[in-house]
Amino acid sequence: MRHPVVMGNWKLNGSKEMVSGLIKGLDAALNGVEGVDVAIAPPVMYLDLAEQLLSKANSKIILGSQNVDLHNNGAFTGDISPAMLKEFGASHIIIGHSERREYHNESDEFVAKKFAFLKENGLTPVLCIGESEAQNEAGETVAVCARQIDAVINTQGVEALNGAIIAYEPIWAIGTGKAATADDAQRIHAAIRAHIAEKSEEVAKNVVIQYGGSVKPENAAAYFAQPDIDGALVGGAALDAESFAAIAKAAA
Ligand code: G2H
Repeated sequence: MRHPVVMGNWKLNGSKEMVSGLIKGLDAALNGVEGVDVAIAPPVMYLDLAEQLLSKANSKIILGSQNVDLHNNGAFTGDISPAMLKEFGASHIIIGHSERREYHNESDEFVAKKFAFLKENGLTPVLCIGESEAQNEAGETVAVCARQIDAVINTQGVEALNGAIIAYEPIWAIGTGKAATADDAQRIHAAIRAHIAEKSEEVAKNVVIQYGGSVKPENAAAYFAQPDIDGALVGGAALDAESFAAIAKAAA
């Protein structure tokens, strides 16, 4: 039985004051909410503060992060290792976000290596996939998503997806306010699951597939009512405690 996961991707936003206010507000707003795993991914700079606040509040909120390097130490200026993320309590790590694929030229193969390295280090990969507007218009959505997932399956086997999270984020819907309709998103999620099922029905049945791209309190419930949508990866609306808590509650 799949369990929905709602994760806040804070991207490059935050300050000590903001992190503190947002975590306290969120923890209070989520008090007593069951049936959904809620995670946040602040910028790494604030993981220490976030971990302290969450542990002081005895919070159930899961800590995550937005990226990882392919090494645990060494001469890799500016990078952050799985071991470091773990030391600060981060378990759910976003990889392959379209912003990293685009601004940092991360290829499917590179992202797949990060996936393997996270698993090797006992962390949960949140693998972002999704098509551009041009690919969408050319009818290539499912093929693009399949290719991005196959980079993992073909190198690590389909079982590597066990325990991992896939976030389907159509690039044209990210931060644009142009969210995919719940029906369209369901169609793609079902196709992604069917693609995985070609290799293993068991893995396909159990893997969590989140939707991401302009998810808001107003549209969240419609996504979560779909049989193949297991929560959301939320950007803009995750920066407001009330909005993010409302989205999480809609998935509960
Ligand atoms: C997609 C999403 C979070 P937003 O990037 O990963 O952001 O909800 O702002 O579209």
